[in-house]
Amino acid sequence: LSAPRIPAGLRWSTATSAFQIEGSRTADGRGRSIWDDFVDRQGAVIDGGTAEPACDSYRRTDDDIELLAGLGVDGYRFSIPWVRIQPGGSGPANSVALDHYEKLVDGLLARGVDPEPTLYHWELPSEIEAAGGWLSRDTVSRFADYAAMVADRLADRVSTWYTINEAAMTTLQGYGTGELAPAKQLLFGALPTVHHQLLAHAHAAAALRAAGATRVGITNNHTQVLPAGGSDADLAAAHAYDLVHNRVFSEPLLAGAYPDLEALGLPPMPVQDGDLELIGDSLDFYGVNFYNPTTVAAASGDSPLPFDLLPTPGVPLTGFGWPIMPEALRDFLVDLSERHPNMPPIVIGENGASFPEPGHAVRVQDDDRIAFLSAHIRAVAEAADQGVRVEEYTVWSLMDNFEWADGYTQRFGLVHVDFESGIRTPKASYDWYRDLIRDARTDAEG
Ligand code: GCO
Repeated sequence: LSAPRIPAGLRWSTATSAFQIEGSRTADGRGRSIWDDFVDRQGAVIDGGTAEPACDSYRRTDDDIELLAGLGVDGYRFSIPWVRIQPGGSGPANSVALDHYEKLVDGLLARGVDPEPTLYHWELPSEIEAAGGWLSRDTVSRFADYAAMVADRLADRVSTWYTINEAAMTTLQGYGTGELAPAKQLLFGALPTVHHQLLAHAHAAAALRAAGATRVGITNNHTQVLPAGGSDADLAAAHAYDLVHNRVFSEPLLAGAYPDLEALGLPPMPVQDGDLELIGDSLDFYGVNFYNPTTVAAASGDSPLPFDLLPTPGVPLTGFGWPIMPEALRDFLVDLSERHPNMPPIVIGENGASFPEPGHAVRVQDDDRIAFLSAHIRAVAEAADQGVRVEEYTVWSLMDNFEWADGYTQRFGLVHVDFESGIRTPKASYDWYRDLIRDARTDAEG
């Protein structure tokens, strides 16, 4: 495999999220989140997995740090769950939980890895959901309070922060179609959750900066939308899907305004005076999590939605059945930065793939993952050649973990995890990424 051309000065990272790796769901006073409620519901998770013990990372923090140090990454993106800090979503901070994350942060710093915490990777406290969750504007100030508590403890030594992970998935699949927690099926009735998440991000960002953070961003899941055909109906459907998956999230942040939703017959966002100014001036970087393009056609039959999502023809698939099309990442980045010439630098907050791999501890020769990552890094380099400012690239994931409603069926890791024994075994992709980082650094210095 040929080495991709590397944009000069690119930072290299890898990511996890707490619910997917930690286990220890009741340790140290952790409260319940919408994901505890989801996994405890019979039949909700495909293989009956409960995220317990997952990778046992709450207890094996030192092992994780060792793996990261061996990889030589610049940064480690992990999440700090709201329900560990404020078990019910309000009230005083749980200092034992803060101690835990402080220890993780200090351990990373001691090994030369920048901690890059995410404040919200989907663990909404159940009590907050019961009070309306992201449909309610009150959740904004609850989240800002929590952010301030974490910032107070850690922002003196952590500079990079992600506020909210993949607001699009929470809106579309959490509140829209019900595939993810909190499993509401409100279709476009879910749209107010966009505004409340973006506003919560903006308030949290202010709290983080007040406590000393210097590099604050949000990361969303984005997809390059491919119209299935050239008909007016397909183009209109693709435009509608692009609005609700991509632009309704990116434009308030990057242009200070929502796209025209009323033209699609959708209700306006619950915006109050001053909200858009705050949201539009909240970023040091913009995170793009990218996995695949989406092919969109005009709705057929009696679909309640104005589009149909189709398989993307003519491309290979990951183990999840996701189409592999690296040039879609390049095109997405180029389109986004052409539309927003003054946007902050882009961080690829997640990129990766799952492939079928054995469950028992074994050294995996994952050439398919190496090819996937290599091609996507090349796509980032091509986008950079076309003037896109990309600051950092992050592999999802450091290790195999609990893939939400898909349980343990999808392995995304650079490190294999045997979920029976807990044994962790670096895959071939781990060595490949380590070497790529080392060579990129040597080139940059040379
Ligand atoms: C996210 C993602 C991750 C997934 C990954 C693979 O919220 O950032 O959903 O948690 O594990 O995207 O699907």
